[in-house]
Amino acid sequence: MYSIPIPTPSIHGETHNAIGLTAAQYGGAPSTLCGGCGHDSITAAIKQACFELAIQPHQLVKLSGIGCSSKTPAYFVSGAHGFNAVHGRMPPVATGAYAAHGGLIYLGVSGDGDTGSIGLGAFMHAMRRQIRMLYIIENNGVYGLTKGQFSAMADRTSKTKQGVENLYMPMDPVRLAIQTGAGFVGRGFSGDKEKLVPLIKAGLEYPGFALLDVLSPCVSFNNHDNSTKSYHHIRRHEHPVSPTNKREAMSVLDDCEERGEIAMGLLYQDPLGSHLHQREGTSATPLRDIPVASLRPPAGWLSQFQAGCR
Ligand SMILES: Cc1ncc(C[n+]2csc(CCOP(=O)(O)OP(=O)(O)O)c2C)c(N)n1
Ligand code: SF4
Ligand SMILES: [Mg+2]
Repeated sequence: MYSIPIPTPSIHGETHNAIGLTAAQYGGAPSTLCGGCGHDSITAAIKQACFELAIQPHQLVKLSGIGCSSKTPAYFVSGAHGFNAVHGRMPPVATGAYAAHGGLIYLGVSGDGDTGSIGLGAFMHAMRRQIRMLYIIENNGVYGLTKGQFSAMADRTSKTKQGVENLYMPMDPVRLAIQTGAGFVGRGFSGDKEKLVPLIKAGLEYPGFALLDVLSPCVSFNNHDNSTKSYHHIRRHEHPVSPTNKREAMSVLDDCEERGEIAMGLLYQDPLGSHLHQREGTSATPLRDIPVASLRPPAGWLSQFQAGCR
């Protein structure tokens, strides 16, 4: 059961959105993350985006896996539907929910570990199948929740606080997304809310799979001088881009990488977009509203079908 928030009259002069809700009505439980964690800034940006888009809380479905990042859906839009899946398995849960009800707004929040390690296969298939959702990776380069081990998205030259270098090539989620079929691909920074809110709003409205890789420093384990995912490093190396097509997006990513810069902004957008329900031509009626009688074949159908197979 969800509760439909009742628009409250303005008593302190707060701003109301198009459906009469205040920004506070897009809030959630108090955060339990470390003070200064980038993930909390992304939560603030999500709240603002949902408020500005005047999303009915009961139209939103929040999904996540395991990690500090995956805890964050508890901190915004408490009137939304929510599912906190096991580690790396948010995409299949999103796929199932979306298959059953294509008319809701799906927002997945995951981490670089949850997505790039245990959940990589599931992530790739959600993009390939064009689930209509906004998938946000809160990317800090480490497993924050388990105390800062490098994730598969940690940069090759990045070092731990103790000076140990990452030996492995990074997996770049925006490249994977562009190659695998995501129609909307962008990169943002938790420290730049002004640019992040419009990206989140566009991703929530996109009629297909939208991926946002949001760099989000872990202040406890990966915000030191030798980290490439620190506030300092990101601020000094971000490079705003706006490529026009897939080929250009990939070449812009290559150029930035060669110069040690981080391509930031909307990296690729298929203007039309497409999603699973469109491709499969499925019913616009959510599964729960289709009468059982119309789902069940009439009596005798099975024997007729079997006879036709002999
Ligand atoms: C099956 C399973 N394996 C391992 C873990 C341990 N574990 C918890 S969170 C996590 C990684 C989280 O990293 P990330 O997704 O980047 O989230 P962050 O905490 O950095 O936001 C791991 C390995 C687990 N909970 N379940
Ligand atoms: S450990 Fe890192 S990612 Fe987790 S809450 Fe603290 S700062 Fe954020
Ligand atoms: Mg992480």
